[in-house]
Amino acid sequence: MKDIRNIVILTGAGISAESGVATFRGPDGLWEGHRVEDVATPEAFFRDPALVQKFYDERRAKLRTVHPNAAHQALAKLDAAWPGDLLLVTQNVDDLHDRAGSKHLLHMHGELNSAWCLACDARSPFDGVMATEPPCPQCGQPGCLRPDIVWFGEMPYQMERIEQALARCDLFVSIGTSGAVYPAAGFVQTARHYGARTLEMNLDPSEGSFHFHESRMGRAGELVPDWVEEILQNV
Ligand code: BV8
Repeated sequence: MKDIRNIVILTGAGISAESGVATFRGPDGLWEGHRVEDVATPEAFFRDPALVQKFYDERRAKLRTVHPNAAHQALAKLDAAWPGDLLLVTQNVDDLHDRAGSKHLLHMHGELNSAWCLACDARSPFDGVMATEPPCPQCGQPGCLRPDIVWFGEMPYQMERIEQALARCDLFVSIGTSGAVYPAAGFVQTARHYGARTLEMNLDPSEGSFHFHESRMGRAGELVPDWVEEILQNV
């Protein structure tokens, strides 16, 4: 394998599954009979804010009961040990990569533990309940907070930074994602276009499996620690 210096890793709900966090498209993919696509939209929020706030309040509360698994921990070890550039782009809105210790990390679809104030536009750390219309931590206005989550039809965060990293990377690794949602599902094609090697690790083949040079099928909790050991051997 040509020498690898710069790595971009994309993770999805599958990396958090073994921590007990529900995935979107698995058997537990529905929430109270709602398809996520129907709840994770600005239209749903403005049509029925109480329903959407409940959806996110419940998922935010659940974070306190789950912990990073071996895959999160292995990626944090790689983050600390890798001599070249490493960027972990997660589609997940949970805080498990953060709690495992990954530093070169960005949440392209936002975070459960962040609140976005529609009055002052500030984002603030938030781990409480939004349905009770608490005041904004910055401007103090009550009833103006929305989840700081990128919904369908909204622009993911830090796309410039992601595209620059994809253009420069020698290796693109996709872990635990179905490849169903864009622009994240297109990152593998961008990376290949710029000459990167591409590796997928997933329980089942994703919708974009054919784009990857290599696919390893299995649980992230087993595959990711093995891969991190393998890649650190060549350092
Ligand atoms: C945008 C936050 C434009 C919410 C999320 C038609 C064609 C192409 C695109 C579109 C289209 N129509 C509309 C679009 C655009 C749309 C889209 O892609 N729709 C899809 C449904 C077709 N995309 C958007 O709207 C995006 N924005 O395009 O903006 C724009 C341009 C200019 C200006 C303004 C706007 C925004 C999308 C972001 C939506 N928010 N999340 C929340 O969390 O509540 S998406 C959500 O689903 C996730 O964040 C993730 O991104 C996505 C997919 O989920 P996965 O993480 O992959 O999870 P999933 O359950 O699907 O799969 C889990 C995988 O893990 C499985 O493969 C399974 O096998 C595996 N697995 C399970 N267990 C394990 C495992 N693997 C390993 N180990 C295990 N143990």
